[in-house]
Parts: sequence; structure tokens; C-alpha cells
Amino acid sequence: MKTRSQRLLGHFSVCAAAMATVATASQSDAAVVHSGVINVVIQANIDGLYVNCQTGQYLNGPGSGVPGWDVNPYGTSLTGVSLYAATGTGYMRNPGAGTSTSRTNIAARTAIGAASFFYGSSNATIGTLVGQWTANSTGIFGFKFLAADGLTHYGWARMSIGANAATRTLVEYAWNDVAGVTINAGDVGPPPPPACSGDFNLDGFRDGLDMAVILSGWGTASGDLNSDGTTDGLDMAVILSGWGTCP
Ligand SMILES: [Ca+2]
Ligand SMILES: [Ca+2]
Repeated sequence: MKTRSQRLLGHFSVCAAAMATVATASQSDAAVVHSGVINVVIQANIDGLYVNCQTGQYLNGPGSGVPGWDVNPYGTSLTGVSLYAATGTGYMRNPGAGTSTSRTNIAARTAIGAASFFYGSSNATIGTLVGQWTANSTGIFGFKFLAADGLTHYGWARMSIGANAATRTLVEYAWNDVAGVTINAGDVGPPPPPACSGDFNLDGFRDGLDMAVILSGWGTASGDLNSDGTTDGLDMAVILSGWGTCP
């Protein structure tokens, strides 16, 4: 159980603050917003780690340090990590587990959305049953939360468990910035745009130095830019079409 003051630090009271905060999480053009790999230790006490998915802010407690927080793993147990829920937030039950307990460890690509079952405050328990967590391994929990738009959004977080549940790390998380739309566990959105294709020596230019790599690799895969397995005029064309300074 958390203290009364912590309970009052729910999401609604700080929505305005969240809306006024400049987003710092990396965001692609698509709907999935990914934190990147953050690997932040979740402290083992009654506060734990508070995360505001939308602003990208996270901090080991108290919750007053993270306005509008959405996700809060905490606790001192060696056998399970407690997950505390703000108003409108919930943690997903593993769809393969029974309905009697809040099993949170879900497989990669599991759909997290309106059809999922969510608990409020929940528990990530170490054990051998479906949906439980394993020491010295990494798992995913799905969640929903109210974003600054006041609507339900779905997300996932990857948590690494050490020798016991009191040793744990939040590895990364992602959420769907389109309200009500499913996100799949582990989905980080589309890959970043390719680096300056053809800049073999990474000097920021596509020029004769890179063309030399094409020529020296001619007929082999070593200068292959279009992924057809060989180096030829098609790869030369990639460099010529982007000749000069990389964008
Ligand atoms: Ca170059
Ligand atoms: Ca090629």
C-alpha cells in the first residue's frame, strides 16, 4: 500500500502540466513513440520509478517529481515487482494466463489494446506460471494510460529482472500516440531512415573515395548498396544520384 499523498498524485490533477511540458521522448512520424533504450534502475522502495510516457520524463520517486506519471514499478519484494496505477492506467494480464491473477509478462508482438484485460495496480511476480517473470531475464508488460488528450492510449515496457525482483531495470518503453489503437509488445515503430547510402567511409560525402570502394568491390558483395548481393553499375548509380554532401 502506498501513502495517501502518493495516491493523490494521480494523473488527472497534473494533466495540464503534462500538456505544457515539451516532449523529450524520441518520436517517429508513425504512431509508435519509443523511449529508446534507457536502462534505468528501478529503485527498490515504496516509491520506485515513475514514468510519464508522453513527456519522456522518468525519475526514481516520489511521484511528485514526475507530473502526470503513467507507469510506476516499485516495491521491495524479492519475488515480485509491484506496478502502481494512476487513474485511468492499467496493467495487462497475459492473455494465456488464467483470470484469477494479474499476470503481466507477455510475449513479444502480443497485441495490447481494447480487447486486452487490464488490472489497476498489479504485480509482476517471479514464478513458473504463464505470464510470470523469471530471475535474470527480461520481460514485457503491457499497459494503458490516459494521455494529455484525456483518452486511453496503449503501450508496453521492457523490464529486466536480476537475481531477484528487487534488482530490476526499465530497459525501454513505447506507446501508441493514436488514442485507442492497439500496439504490439516490442514494437518500436519504423526503423530510422537509412544513413547516407554509399558514404562508405562515413566522412559525410558521397564522392570519389566512396566510388573507389565500388570499383574495388566490383562483382562481389563488398560494395553492395541495393542489397542484390553484388556490386555493379546499379550501386554506382546510388552514389552518383546522391553525389556530394550527405543530407
Ligand atoms: Ca564518403
Ligand atoms: Ca548491388
